[in-house]
Amino acid sequence: MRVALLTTVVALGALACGKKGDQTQNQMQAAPPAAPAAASTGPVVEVKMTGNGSTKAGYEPASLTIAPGTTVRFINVSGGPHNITFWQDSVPAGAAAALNAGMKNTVDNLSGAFLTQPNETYDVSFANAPKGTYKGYCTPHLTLGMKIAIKVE
Ligand SMILES: [Cu+2]
Repeated sequence: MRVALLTTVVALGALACGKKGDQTQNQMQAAPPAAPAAASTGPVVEVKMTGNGSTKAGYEPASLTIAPGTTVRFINVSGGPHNITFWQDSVPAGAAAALNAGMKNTVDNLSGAFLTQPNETYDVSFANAPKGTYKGYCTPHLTLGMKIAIKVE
């Protein structure tokens, strides 16, 4: 009777270990896909930055509506250098922190890096950015009227 009991305990122990091992393996398999998902920035919308280098410069499109969590990818097509700077008083209340977090290599508050190379891109992630209208401009070409309005809704 004692032997039978021991056998049962050992068998249960082996079963338990097997289960635990499976769970660990499942967690390890699930971990890699979870990491990119957390870093995901949602849909990507492209905006071209164009110009003739002297008298004309603009964003195409100059106004757009995006879903929350969208990344806006600015592309230096012609007439650079270009960048994207948001007017701090134009963004919705509480949006500046989220927007700054979504802009890499800024040169100033809410002011993105300058693009000098052909087809160079700059991403602005609107992850966690509240709904509303964000107005921005290109620092080198503000006098040429290079402005953009991005509506999150
Ligand atoms: Cu520009």
